[in-house]
Formats: sequence, structure tokens, C-alpha cells
Amino acid sequence: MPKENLMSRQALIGIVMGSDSDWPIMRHCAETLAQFGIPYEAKVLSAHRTPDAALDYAAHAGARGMKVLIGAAGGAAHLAGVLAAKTELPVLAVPMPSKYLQGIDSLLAMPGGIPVATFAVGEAGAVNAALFAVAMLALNDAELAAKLSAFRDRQREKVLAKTLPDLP
Ligand code: RP5
Repeated sequence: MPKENLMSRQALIGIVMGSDSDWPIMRHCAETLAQFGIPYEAKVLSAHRTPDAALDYAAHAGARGMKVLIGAAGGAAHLAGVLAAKTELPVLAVPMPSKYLQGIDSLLAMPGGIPVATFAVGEAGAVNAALFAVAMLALNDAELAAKLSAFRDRQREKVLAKTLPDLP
């Protein structure tokens, strides 16, 4: 689907990242959603640097027609939890690989009662958060479910077609 077309539609997924420095990883999330033709919006909002704006965004996301929020942050990644505190939409968390602890510091536990679904650190997590959001939307969208099946088929064929270099 052409980009303009996708962006002119009501965003169903909000990708929120703590910094523009997270974009090189989170663009993989956006690209995956675009691949499935899912309208999304991506924003920089920080749990620490712009707490009021982050809370406000989450508080109004449902009324704006969004179905899932994806929060991505590094350095004690509170962003997804902060978003989840202000919305009853499902919130997915993608921990960013941080400079000193390679993202382990981003995998903090959340208090009971405010769930976030946390994915792998880095690019795999960014793509998987998008695929998980697709799977949730596909529960009520047969066309999207068919696209997800086709994606899995292509992925399986690619893996089965792989060959290894000559072994010694
Ligand atoms: C977090 O701190 C951001 O999500 C980012 O992963 C990390 C570093 O941010 P910058 O200093 O690059 O803006 O809030």
C-alpha cells in the first residue's frame, strides 16, 4: 500500500518512543506494520522528559480510535508502563538496547494490575511487537488474518530454502 494512503487513514497503532535515538530500531516496527497495510502513528514522548505529554497521549489514544500502543524506551524503560497506567488499550513494550547494560536495565518489572507485554530487546522485539499487534487486529479482520498466514508461509519457505556453506 502506498505510504500516503496508509498515513491518511485513522491510526490503529501508536508507536511511542522515548527518544529519536530509538528510531533506527523502531523503524523496523513501523515498516512491519506498513507491510501489513496497518495505519499507525509514531511519536517521541518520554516517561521522564515529557511525563505529562506521555500520560495525555495514552489517556486519549482509545478515544482517538487506536487499538494498541507500542512503547519503546531504553535506560530503565518506564515508558510502556506509564502509557499503560493511563489507558486500557493493550500496551506492548520494546526494550531498547542501552549503552552500558545492553538493554537489561530496560527489562524492569511492572507492578501488578497494570500489564504490559514485553518483547525482546532491540530489532527482533520491534518487529515482533508489530507482528503481535497484527495478530490481535487479525482476530476481527479476516483479510488481515490471511495476510498474516501468507507472511508465515513466506517466512517458512525462506527458512526451508536456506543452505549452509560446504562443511569441512
Ligand atoms: C530513553 O533514553 C530513550 O528511550 C532512549 O532509549 C534513551 C536515550 O535517549 P537519548 O539520550 O538518546 O535521547 O529515554
